[in-house]
Amino acid sequence: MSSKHFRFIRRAAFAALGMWFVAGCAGGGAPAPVAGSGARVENAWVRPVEPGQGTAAYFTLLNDSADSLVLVGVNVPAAEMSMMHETVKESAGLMRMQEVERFAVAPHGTLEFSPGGNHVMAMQAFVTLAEGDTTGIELRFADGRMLHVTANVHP
Ligand SMILES: [Cu+2]
Repeated sequence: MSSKHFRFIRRAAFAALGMWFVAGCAGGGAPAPVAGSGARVENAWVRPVEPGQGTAAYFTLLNDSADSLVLVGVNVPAAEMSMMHETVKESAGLMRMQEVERFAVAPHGTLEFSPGGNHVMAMQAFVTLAEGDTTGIELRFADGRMLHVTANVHP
């Protein structure tokens, strides 16, 4: 699914969920579980950013269930567009990043988004995110479930 499509869904979700979304993302860093999903996020953080600039988001996704979990999108609502990237090493030894449509997390497995590896690129921030702030991150799974978490802003 394209990022544009995802943005459309995001806006529709905002309209439908309204205050629920605001409440769900106001947890101050506490994980926000999805009912019955077994999906959990720890250590979500976003690099500081100024309006119009790009930033990156990182987290650890844990699959506490006996089923595999397929992550198909991550959105940072404080920015215009987000995409999942992986970092790959080319034959010349250079590092390059490329977009990833989906990540599968094995039963009871873990998926890391961390500097130098998988990351979420968030382009064109709408607001300033300064160290000490928090901001929301939305994870979307192949079965349509969403997980809303709160990320801390720090360098
Ligand atoms: Cu990237």
